[in-house]
Amino acid sequence: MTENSTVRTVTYELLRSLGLTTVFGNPGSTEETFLQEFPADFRYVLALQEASVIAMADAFAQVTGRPALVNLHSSAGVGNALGNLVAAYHGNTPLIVTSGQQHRELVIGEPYLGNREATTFPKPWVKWSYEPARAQDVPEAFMRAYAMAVQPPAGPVYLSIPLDDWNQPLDGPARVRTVSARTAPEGERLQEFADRISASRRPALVFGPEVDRAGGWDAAVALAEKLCAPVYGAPLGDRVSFPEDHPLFRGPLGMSVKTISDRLAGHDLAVVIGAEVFRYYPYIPGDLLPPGTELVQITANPDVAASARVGDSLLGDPRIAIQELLGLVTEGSARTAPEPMARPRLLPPVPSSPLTPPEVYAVLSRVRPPDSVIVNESTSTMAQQIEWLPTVRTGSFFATASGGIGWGIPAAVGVALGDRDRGVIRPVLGLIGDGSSQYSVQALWTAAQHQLPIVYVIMRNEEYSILKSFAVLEETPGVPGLDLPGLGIADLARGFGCRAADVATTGELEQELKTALGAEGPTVIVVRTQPQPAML
Ligand SMILES: Cc1ncc(C[n+]2csc(CCOP(=O)(O)OP(=O)(O)O)c2C)c(N)n1
Ligand SMILES: [Mg+2]
Repeated sequence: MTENSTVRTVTYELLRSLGLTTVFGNPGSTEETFLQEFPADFRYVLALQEASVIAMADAFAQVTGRPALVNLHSSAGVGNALGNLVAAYHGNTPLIVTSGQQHRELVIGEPYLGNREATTFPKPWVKWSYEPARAQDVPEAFMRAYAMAVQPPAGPVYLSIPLDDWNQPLDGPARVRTVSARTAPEGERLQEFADRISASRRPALVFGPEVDRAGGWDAAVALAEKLCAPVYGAPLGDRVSFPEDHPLFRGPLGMSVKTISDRLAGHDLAVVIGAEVFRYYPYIPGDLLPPGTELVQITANPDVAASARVGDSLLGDPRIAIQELLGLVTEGSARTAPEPMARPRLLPPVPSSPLTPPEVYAVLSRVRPPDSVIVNESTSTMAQQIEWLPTVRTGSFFATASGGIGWGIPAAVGVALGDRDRGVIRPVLGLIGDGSSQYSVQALWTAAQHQLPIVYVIMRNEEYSILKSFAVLEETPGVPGLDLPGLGIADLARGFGCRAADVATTGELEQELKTALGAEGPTVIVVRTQPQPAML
């Protein structure tokens, strides 16, 4: 045995081989045995609360296209992390989430900061959850965690590691393995789907987040153009997979059974690739599909295929599937090209005070650099965002995959860190509601510490606006807790080390945006806005 070779040194060597040298974390006494003598070639990204840790790691993994490593504190840290773990799960983000367990000798007596039923706690939001039976199994558990995290459907996995395991002697090296991150669709079934698509008079294409994640943006464009078919954005996408300014883009599909069914009326075939069927949100009853419309779905995720309530599914990597479909479908030049999405872009005749969200987005559409990336968590203004700020490049739109808010502020940090890692320089715009800005607000500190090029635009309408729209839809008057007076967000941002400004007019907004885009570190611009009735 090599002298001083321990579970810890063998595991770090394995992590190095797997390229997992960045640890997103928030430490505690049960993690310090892992973190001791932290190697110089590793980097620890500290976030001040675990919801922020997870969302940063999530976006970092998405942007770098590689799994990310997370270290949390026992049950308390995992508890704080859970909400954003749900987003990572739905977003198919490969995360290896670890936390410390109390000393093996203490666990039987329920010690302070122990992790009871550690492996049950993060379920069902991890693909695999494990506490090694022996200290010597820790490196192999990491290898298995890595394999589970990256194999389709990718997603978060969890390891609980007793604190006394790390210093146990262990001979290395760990066995390093490789596994598949994609699976090809079954040929015969894909041919059947291709034949149905070719035979369709008026197919509708719906591209979901899996397409962009799989690197299928260009293939999606090529398929739409070959078919001359309209493209709709999958409901509540956490990524955008098709250029929203393309003449074949018809806008978002809708978010309820009824709106989606209405939107698909007249199409004899809906071709849903890389999305759930469907990610429904408001309950507005209707037919799952309009009469005369059939549906085919392609997804890499068996759960997503099985939970579709209508249509026929095919499993396989969306990019591979689209590329193969391209060779199998017949050209649709005989089809009439659809009307492009309407973008009325109406502004009030005189500037409003407070500003309306379209006035804010009009300024952003003028000032934002074309290569900027958007992280969106402004819940009541999603429709206006697509109208004014279409996503036109791959990997340049991110939102929570779960619907849980408190993802966007830290996710912008993860995007910027990921960009820096892969040598990409582009500004990150975080469009965030005032309510949403408060759940993981401490991520601003990490943004400031790393001097990240993020411009947060916080829309301060002093309420949970979308919930007021829901109260109308659900006919539930008198709901308490929907107003947010007296939030000093710019002061908070300064307290975390960010530049910050309160703005009231489009002129001030434009000025502050330009300054922020030229600044070294993050800026938080707080715009007073009017509530926007959401399109539900
Ligand atoms: C973790 C979490 N808690 C609560 C909610 C419920 N919720 C959905 S939207 C919303 C309000 C968002 O308000 P804000 O960010 O100000 O956006 P606005 O609707 O005003 O545009 C809340 C509380 C949620 N989705 N996630
Ligand atoms: Mg609000």
